[in-house]
Amino acid sequence: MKNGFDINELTTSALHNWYHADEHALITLPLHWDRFQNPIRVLNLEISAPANREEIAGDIVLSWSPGILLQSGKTEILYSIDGGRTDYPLGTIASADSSYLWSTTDHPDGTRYKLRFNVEGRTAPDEDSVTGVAYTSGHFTINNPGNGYPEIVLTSLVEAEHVTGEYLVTWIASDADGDSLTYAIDYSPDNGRSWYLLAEQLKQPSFLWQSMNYENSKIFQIAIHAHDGQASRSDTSDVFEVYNERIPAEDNRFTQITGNGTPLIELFIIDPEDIDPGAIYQISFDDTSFGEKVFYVINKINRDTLIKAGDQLHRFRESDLFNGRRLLIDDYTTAEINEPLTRWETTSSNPDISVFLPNISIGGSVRNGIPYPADYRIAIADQIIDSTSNVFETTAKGVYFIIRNLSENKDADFIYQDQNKDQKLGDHDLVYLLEKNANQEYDLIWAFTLSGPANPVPPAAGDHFLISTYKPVISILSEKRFYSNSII
Ligand SMILES: [Ca+2]
Ligand SMILES: [Ca+2]
Ligand SMILES: [Ca+2]
Repeated sequence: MKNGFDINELTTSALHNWYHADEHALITLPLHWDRFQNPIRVLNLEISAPANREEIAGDIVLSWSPGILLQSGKTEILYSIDGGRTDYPLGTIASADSSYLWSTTDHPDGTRYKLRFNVEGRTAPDEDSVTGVAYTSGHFTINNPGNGYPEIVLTSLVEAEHVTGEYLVTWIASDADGDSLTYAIDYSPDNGRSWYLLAEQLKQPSFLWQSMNYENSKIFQIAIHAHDGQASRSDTSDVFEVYNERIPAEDNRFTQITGNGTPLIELFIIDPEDIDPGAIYQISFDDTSFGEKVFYVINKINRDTLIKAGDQLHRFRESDLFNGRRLLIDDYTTAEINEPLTRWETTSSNPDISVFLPNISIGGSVRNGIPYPADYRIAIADQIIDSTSNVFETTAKGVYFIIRNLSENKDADFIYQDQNKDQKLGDHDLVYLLEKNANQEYDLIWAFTLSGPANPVPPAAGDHFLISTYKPVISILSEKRFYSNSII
């Protein structure tokens, strides 16, 4: 039976065609399956081509036999230089032919060549096609005159991995000319941005890496280089994590000197023998001198700069080693609400406080709240003690509460959607906090609303609550540019 049914219009609206399609599939799938399983329809190719580990150069004749005479169709020949990982077309010829002259001088030296033959044709015009695929066995070498580059492939750290303690880095390397190879390894703790030497002048294709002597980093990479005396080639690992357990420095105390930033900072002892017990260190942050935020570690006693412009600020990576220690800093990218501390500071009132970044349409343009790094205290009074701002086409109104920006020690500006127009903070009222930007224009920052709970105790005079934020060490919105911590 041929693959033919009456020609049907196949559209999703023509329901009867789906019936035929179903019937067609039911009948033909077993037939197709039978064809795939039937060896008569699949060619067994016999190949005469470079054997495993054979070395070739110049012009060579590749030949093969499909075992039966093919009258039409084609044969594709593909080659791989990397042991079959990637195939590239070499040539396409009629399937009646069974040999091909390959001029290897167009190809670089290599020890991991492989060929693939895809044959497809018919023994007679009215017959089903037959197909065959065959590969040369193993790998062969092309060694044309002149030096060829070494070949190198990492066999460890190929996919994301955890490295801890002693780790054996392994690779496979070869050289078509038979040159002896030496190896060097570079490492990058920062996703390939900067590279440092890990080992060099290695003769064996492996290296026992003492990873505990290197910084913990989730974005580590290594690159391995093979050199044949004239030229070198490299392979680079995937990004992997180096993690070795650290001893927390028990005696460390952090004292905030200036600024409002709230980074998390941990101090570890890496080498107890290098620790100077009397030292006092200062960490300073700077986002004005470089294209990114950086930190410095200074020995306060002798003014030595121990870390200059460190960029390990986001917990992915430990700092460089200084005096037998490393820091792990986790700075905030933008201000975030500190949920545990955003709460009523007095016990009588209980509405839930929800703080968010608003986006509201004012005068036809949408304004988005900016995560501003400041803490605010909202205090309830029994009389009108403050007024909303008359910005964004709103009218100033007296209110029974006042909002202080605690971080900058000033009264806060705000506008207000007063649900029941009583000028008192209550259920579902919305308050939009405002701060002036560098152009002295108001920006919308955080907004908050009060709601619930089931048995509400509404705010009363004397009650106050806090909006607390986690803050980056340096705010782009404030004038404060430096933050320091001292570690004693
Ligand atoms: Ca050569
Ligand atoms: Ca070579
Ligand atoms: Ca109200």
